[in-house]
Amino acid sequence: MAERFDRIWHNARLATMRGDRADLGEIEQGLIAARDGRIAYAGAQSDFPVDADAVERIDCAGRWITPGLVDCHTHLVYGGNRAHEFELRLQGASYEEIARAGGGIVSTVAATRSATEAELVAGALPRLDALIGEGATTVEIKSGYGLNAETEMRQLAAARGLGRLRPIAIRTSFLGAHALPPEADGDKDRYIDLVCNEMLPAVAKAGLADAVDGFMEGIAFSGEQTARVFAAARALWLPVKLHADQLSNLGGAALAAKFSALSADHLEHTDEAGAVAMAKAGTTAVLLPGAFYFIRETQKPPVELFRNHGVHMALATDCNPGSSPLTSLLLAMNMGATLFRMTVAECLAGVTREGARALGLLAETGTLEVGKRCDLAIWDIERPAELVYRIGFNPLHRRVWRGQ
Ligand code: DI6
Ligand code: FE
Repeated sequence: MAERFDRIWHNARLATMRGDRADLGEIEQGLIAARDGRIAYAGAQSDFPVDADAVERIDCAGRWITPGLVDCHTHLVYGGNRAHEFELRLQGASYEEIARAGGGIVSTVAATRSATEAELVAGALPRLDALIGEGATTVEIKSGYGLNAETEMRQLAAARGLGRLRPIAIRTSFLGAHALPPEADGDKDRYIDLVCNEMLPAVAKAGLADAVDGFMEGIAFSGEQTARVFAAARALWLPVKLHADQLSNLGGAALAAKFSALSADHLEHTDEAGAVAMAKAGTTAVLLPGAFYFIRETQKPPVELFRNHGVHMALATDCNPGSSPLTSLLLAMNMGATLFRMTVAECLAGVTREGARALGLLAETGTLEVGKRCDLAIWDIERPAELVYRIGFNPLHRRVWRGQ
């Protein structure tokens, strides 16, 4: 009897993203078949059984299919915006100066605390839709603008809620250790106690977080404080990740590796010891060129070191109101290439396979392989490099999430 499928996309060119970083795993005359929301076939059309049965057949007319895109680092849910600070920065103030003067993250905290869950969802939805409009099928969203249990949980609940309003997979990260709230009176250690002993257990008990993140930096938390958060996360069986070495080298990459973090993110100031530690631990480097560009950082992440030591590199938007108001993975890829000198294959892998790896979801999505979720992006392009090369142009033809 002929094999049955729900849907077949034929006459397509595939960038399967299987294999290593130098290779898109291209298939010129390709076909994808889905069953029950998963990829049941992804390969050469000529090897596909001619008598296969399908409820629907879609002729892709030679278009390219990539895995659905993965944005593995966003702060998509927040109140207000920071356009005014942007104007101050245009007049000469630096990102760090504004943060130290009580603006920055803390001003978004005030706006987030005064927003209801419905307002947070309504504010985030257009940003999420912008990502979806470019083929995103998986998006990570962090808390970190509440800085008290109630608001952090509201932010995470809003993030989970977005996943019920749109056909997309949402992964949440608890980022209580993002900044010091004003009521902490400068006492970082006492605030970290609160994060570890009250906020994190409450978030975990409510099932609101898939991972725990931190911000290790002079303007945020020390290595010792970060390690305490990570130990508390581990005790609750939650994986960790870290904003590391963004503005200075405090050894964040190495600390993340020591805790077998899923990812260490930013990494502009990471040194070779950090890269080696990440390679050994299998910690993915998440590069965020939007933040690099927007705060006019000049120190680039050590892409060459990551390459040489075999550290996997993901790319993400870091969508947030202060340092990266970016809602485009296509632009993030262009910046990864133009600013960080990543190759086309590295950029595409960064927003697919490596983004999935950074979220611990590589078994589920990120490549076109049998058994994974049928998450696809179908593009009106002649060659994959166009996805990286163009600026501000969206050639998405269709997005497929779980076979639909
Ligand atoms: N690093 C960043 O780039 C963002 N958070 C972080 O830890 C900035 C967040 C903000 O400025 O609102
Ligand atoms: Fe971030």
